[in-house]
Formats: sequence, C-alpha cells, structure tokens
Amino acid sequence: MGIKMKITLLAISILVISGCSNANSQPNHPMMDNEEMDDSMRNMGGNMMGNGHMSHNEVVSLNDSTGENELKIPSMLERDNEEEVAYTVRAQIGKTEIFDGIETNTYGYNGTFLGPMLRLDKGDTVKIKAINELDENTTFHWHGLEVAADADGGPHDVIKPGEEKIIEFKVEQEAATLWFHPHPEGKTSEQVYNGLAGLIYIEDDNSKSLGLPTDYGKNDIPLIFQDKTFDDKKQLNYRAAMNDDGTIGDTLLINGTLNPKLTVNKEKVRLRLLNGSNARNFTFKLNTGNSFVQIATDGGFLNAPVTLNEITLTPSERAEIVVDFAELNTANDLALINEDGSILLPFDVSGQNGETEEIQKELNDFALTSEEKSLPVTKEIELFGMMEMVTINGKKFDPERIDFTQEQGVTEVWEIYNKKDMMGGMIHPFHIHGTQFKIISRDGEEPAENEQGWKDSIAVHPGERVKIAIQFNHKGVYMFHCHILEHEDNGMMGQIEVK
Ligand SMILES: [Cu+2]
Repeated sequence: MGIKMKITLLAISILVISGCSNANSQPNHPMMDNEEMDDSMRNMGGNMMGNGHMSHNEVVSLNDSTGENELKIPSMLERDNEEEVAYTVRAQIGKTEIFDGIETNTYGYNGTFLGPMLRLDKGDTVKIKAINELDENTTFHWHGLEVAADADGGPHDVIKPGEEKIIEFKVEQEAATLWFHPHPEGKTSEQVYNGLAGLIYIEDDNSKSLGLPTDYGKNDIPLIFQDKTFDDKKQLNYRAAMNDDGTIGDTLLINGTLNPKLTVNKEKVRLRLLNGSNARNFTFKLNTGNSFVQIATDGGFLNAPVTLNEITLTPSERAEIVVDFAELNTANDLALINEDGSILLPFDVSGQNGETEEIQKELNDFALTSEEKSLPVTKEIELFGMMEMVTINGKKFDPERIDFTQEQGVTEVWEIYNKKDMMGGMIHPFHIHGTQFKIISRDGEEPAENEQGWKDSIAVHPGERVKIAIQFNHKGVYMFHCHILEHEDNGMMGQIEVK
C-alpha cells in the first residue's frame, strides 16, 4: 500500500471515528502532497471538533497577539479634486507582506490589502468612480449608507473586470462609522476574505461639537477585526479554509496587521470597532476587567454613553467605545481581549498625558416613538438552517424574485425570527441594505441600553424574535440577508422593493 493510500485511509477512519457528517463540506484535494494532507487533516479535525459549527457554538480560538507590530492605520482617501466631493476607488489584486519577508496574495481597494478610510460630511454630494481591476466581477456596496438602490452596490450592480462606474449619492444621515465591501452574488465571502473592505466615517455638526477624541490614528482609532487561516505557504487559500457555516480562522488581523499592538497616550481613546470577519463573533473586553463606555452603534451615537464591561459584535456590526487610559492602572499589561481570554490587541501606554475632556452626557436625540412601538407587524422574516441549507422564509435567494415591497418613507414593523434547528441553531447577524432601523424588542423585552440606537445589522439568537421599526428613504430594490458571508452566498438573502 502506498503512503498516499495509507494517509487517505487514515483520513477516512478519522472521519468515521469522529462521526463527522459535514466532511463533505471539505473541498477535495486530489493532488495534495503528504505535507498538505497533514495540514488538511488538521484542519478537518479543527472543523469537526471546533469551527465546524456542528454544535453551532464551539469555535477555534484565536492565537494571542504577541504585540510585535504597531497597528496599521488605514490612510484617509484623498479627494480627486478640490471643487467637488469626488473620489476614485479601485478594487485591485496585489501582494502584501503580512508575515515578515513573505508575500501573500491579497485583494485591496487603492492598495493591496483592505482599503482607505473614506471621510464624508453630512450634506455632501459624493461622486465615486468605482473601478474593477480584479479578474472577476465585483460590486461596491456601502454598508449602512442610506442611498438609492442604484447606488447601493448590491448583487445587481455588477462591475465587470476592467470596467468602471460613477456612483453618486448625497449623505443625508447622521454621523456614523460605516464600511464598504463587495457584494457579488455567490462571491462576497471570498472577496471580503481576500481583503476587500474599507471604512466610511460620516461626520456632522453634532459629532464635531461633542468634544470626543477625533485625532485620526492617535486617539480616534479604527479597528477592523478579521480572522483568517493561512496555509503553510502563508497564503489565504479561501477554498481550503471555507466552511459553509461560516469561515473561521485562528489568526487575527486588525486593519490587516498581524500580532498588532496599539500605542496610546494617557487619555481617552475612541475605538471604532468593526467586526469585518466572514463569520466569527467577538466579545471585546479589557483584560483588567475595567469598564469602558459605548458611545455609538452601527448608524449613529447613542443618546448617552453606556458603561460596559464587554461588548459582543457579530459580523458587520460596529460600535464606538471610549477607553480612558488616564484612569487605568498602566503598571499592568493592558490589552483588549476576546471572551475566551485570547489577546486581541495589547496596549502600550506611553508616559504622555493627553486630552482629558469629559464625555458629554447627551450625545444624540435618537427616539423610538410610542407610535412606532404600537405598529402591527407587517413583515415576518424566518431565518433557518445551517451550512448550505440556509433559508429565509423557506426560500433561497433568487435575483428574479421580489420578496417584499414597502412604500418609501413609511415606517413598518418587521419581526425577525431565528428558528432553531436540530442542533439548537446559531446566531444569524441579519443586515438590511439602504437604511438604518430601530430595535423595538427582543422576545418582547426592551433592547439593552447599548442597542437603543440606529442599527443596520442585528444579532438574532436561536429561537429569538426581534421586532424592528424600519423605513426606507429611497426607492429601489434592496437586499436583506444573513451577514455570515457564507450563509449569504448560500442564498440566505431576500429582496425588498421600495416604491
Ligand atoms: Cu446566518
């Protein structure tokens, strides 16, 4: 018996012993050499026992950040000219040195990995020249932006390789931290995984008057959290890493930085957290157990800062938090950690004192009216399934089918229900395009204080019913979907036409 045959039999017996029923979700590698086979088997083991989501909840841990690399800060995108708010965004293929001395094949916007930060003001009329320099179709989706459907960059807005499109919209919503990423049908997960994601900051008179930390990269820090699996050649081999129930990796990158640390002054530092992962949920906390305050949700400021010891973000959710490094005992090693204790971002607190302005008690005038609370449910969404068997209201995405219609400017109440399955079910982060909504209730209860603000994505737990009040200010066909990107690509997505 040849060595390959022995290894194959060993792999098969491991599958049988483990009683793994999702082995067929693993890609076949007929040409694998022995070393790759070893890796592949290790990955299979990991998937079966951990991130295979067979129990929907045990997930492989992230490696601790050693803190050897200073966190990279995305550059701020420069305007094309002074006269108008016009930008160029290119989706590109490139090579990035994520590991010292090794080039990893990646995608990026206006660069080789991730994208620049696009800073917009409320009231701006924005023109973006979107150019596809990839060798496959892509779209440019502005996640959280309240724009007409033809500017939203959903799967209908394909830009072919070598082609470009001018996208125009007016910024009419309040200050918020949004993001942009591709959204082509069936390919979103791979393109995001390979590096296509960038941030959008919207500022307005309110955000500028609050006295919050606004020194970009110094005390106003964007943090894009993404977990990846690198193969033995330090490549992002999406096909090998892919899991139909959500691709989870053991290696954390923040803003594309491996083993990041953040150097800060002794002052209040605003962290704009984005869970930009394909599927991993994060629960952020400080290793010292100290609290911090949350000041903003996906789509704007909370009315007042909310003191928290930890915050969970599911894929695509954002939160702005403020950590007061002047108040923390910097004799200890400080770090942002995940729920399981893995070190995400060590902090290096310099001896320098910085700004100490108090955070204002009133940040916004967000309101859920009693009228909105008393509206009847007019749209019901049932999320169900796992792996490639995911559906919304029993159906998979069909670009030719309109699932719902809603009138422009009219508030309706949607009830989103996450129906449990035999395995108990899993959290589905539910996202709606083109608008921000308000959470009315979770299983009939008022949402937590830190969810009483504008949202465009919401974690819906197994068995849970969430009611939201939602209005679209623009017309056209918008997507709603699970933001576990593999679920989205597997058809856990529907369409609403706003008339
Ligand atoms: Cu899902």
